[in-house]
Amino acid sequence: LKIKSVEFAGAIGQPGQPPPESARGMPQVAFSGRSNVGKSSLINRLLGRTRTAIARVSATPGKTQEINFYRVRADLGDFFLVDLPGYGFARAPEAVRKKWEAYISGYLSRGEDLVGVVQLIDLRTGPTPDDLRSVDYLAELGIPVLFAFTKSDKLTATKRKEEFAKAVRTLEIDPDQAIAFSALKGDGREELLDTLAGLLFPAVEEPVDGDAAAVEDASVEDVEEDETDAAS
Ligand SMILES: Nc1nc2c(ncn2[C@@H]2O[C@H](COP(=O)(O)OP(=O)(O)OP(=O)(O)O)[C@@H](O)[C@H]2O)c(=O)[nH]1
Ligand SMILES: [Mg+2]
Repeated sequence: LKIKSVEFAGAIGQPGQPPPESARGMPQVAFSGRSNVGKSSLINRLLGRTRTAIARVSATPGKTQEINFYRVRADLGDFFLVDLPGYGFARAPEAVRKKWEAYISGYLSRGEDLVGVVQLIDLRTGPTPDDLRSVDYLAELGIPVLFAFTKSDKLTATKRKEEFAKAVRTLEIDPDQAIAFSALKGDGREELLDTLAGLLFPAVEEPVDGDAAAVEDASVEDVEEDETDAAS
């Protein structure tokens, strides 16, 4: 999957508000996870926007308070990435939390054009009770779910493997459904892009042999850079 360009397409800021007009009838993938787990960072990395972030990132939990839609133009077609506000933000007042839940579930349950959800889980902690609730909810809705275990760079290689296996067991999922991801280093980016491409464009055949290398090269694009955590 080769990304050509990305643009902010609009947001849902109130329960019941519809997705932006431009997203209607277009395949969408949403990113779910607790506040601060790294949703916006993962989206930036996935889109090769680590130097000039498109999704706002913050060390303060609760940064993303709206459902943000990003239009992506790629070689296989156009699609939308949907950055959901994080749940489990302990310091948010109850009323605010209820409001968030109402419009996150409002969007997910309508989900007309939603082809899948990437559920983010912090690899260091594994799934929290809130994460498990989210996973159950997505299963209830029958939405295909993929798991990204975030901040993998914060663990040693050994710890990474251990925690990966543990999280897979707790979630009772197939290891193929999960990808360890580092927004900082870029680990997991290619794998996640490929898996998403399969979800977004199921009719498109996998390239064979020689072609595969070419596609892989092309999708690396301009993300080769050393960097620190993206600034807000
Ligand atoms: N080391 C490291 N830090 C990360 C990674 N991903 C995110 N972070 C940091 O974690 C913090 C939260 O990241 P965000 O991407 O804003 O998290 P979010 O899930 O979008 O948070 P909300 O918008 O509050 O729901 C920031 O300080 C990021 O720089 C990662 O893969 N590695
Ligand atoms: Mg965010």
